[in-house]
Amino acid sequence: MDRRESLKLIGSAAFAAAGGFLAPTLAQAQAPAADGPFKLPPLGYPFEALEPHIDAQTMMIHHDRHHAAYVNACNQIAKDVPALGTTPIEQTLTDAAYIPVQLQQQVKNNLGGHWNHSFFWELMKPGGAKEPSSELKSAIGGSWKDVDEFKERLNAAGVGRFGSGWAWLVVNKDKKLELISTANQDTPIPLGAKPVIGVDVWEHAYYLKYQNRRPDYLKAWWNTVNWDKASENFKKAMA
Ligand code: MN3
Repeated sequence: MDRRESLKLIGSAAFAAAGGFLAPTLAQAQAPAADGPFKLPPLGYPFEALEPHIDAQTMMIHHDRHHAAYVNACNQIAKDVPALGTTPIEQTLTDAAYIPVQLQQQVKNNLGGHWNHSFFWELMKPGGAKEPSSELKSAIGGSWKDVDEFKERLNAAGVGRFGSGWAWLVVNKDKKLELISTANQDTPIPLGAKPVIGVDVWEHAYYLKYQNRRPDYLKAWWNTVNWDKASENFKKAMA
C-alpha cells in the first residue's frame, strides 16, 4: 500500500467513524426515547418533506439530535427537581424561581429549546396553506405595507440576530403584532408575548445547505411555512 492509498483509507475510516455524510440512514435515525416527563414530539412529516428548501439531513439532525438533546437535558434536570416535570412549561419559562439558582440557566436553555422547537416543527408543513387567514392578513396590513414587506422585515430581524437565536412575529401584551428576536433559546413567553411565527436562525438550522448564507435560508424558509398554523396561532393569541 502506498502512502496515498493509506491516507485514503484513514480518511474514509474517519469519515465512517464520524457517521459518514448520510449515515445513519434516515430510517435508522430515530433518537432513543428520552426517559422522563419530557417527550420529543414527532416531526409530523418525513425529514425530506421540506426539500429543497430545507434538506432532509438538516431536519434529521435538527429534530432527532438537537431537539432530543434539549428534551434529554430537561429529563436529566427533572430527576433532581421533580417539580420541573409537573409544572406547565410556559409557567416555568415565565418564573423559574422554584428551580435551584445554579440550575436556572440550564432550565432556561433546555426548556426554552424544547418549547421553541416544538413550536417550529408545527409551523412548517409540506403543502400547507400559502396565505394567512383574512384576519391575520389584515392585521399584518395594519403594521406593514403587505405580507411581502412583513416577510422582509422578519427576515431582517433574523439576519440581525448576532450569533444564535430566533426571530418572531408575536402578539404583544397590547394585542398588537410586533417583530422581535430572542438570543440563544430564549422564548417570547416571559415577555408576555404570544408567538404567531418563529424561525430558528441557529447555524444548525441551515448550515449544511446554506453555510454562512443565513439570508438565503430565511428567504427559502417561507416556502415551508404553514399559514394555517400561523393563522391559528394568531387567533388564539387574540382571543
Ligand atoms: Mn434549532
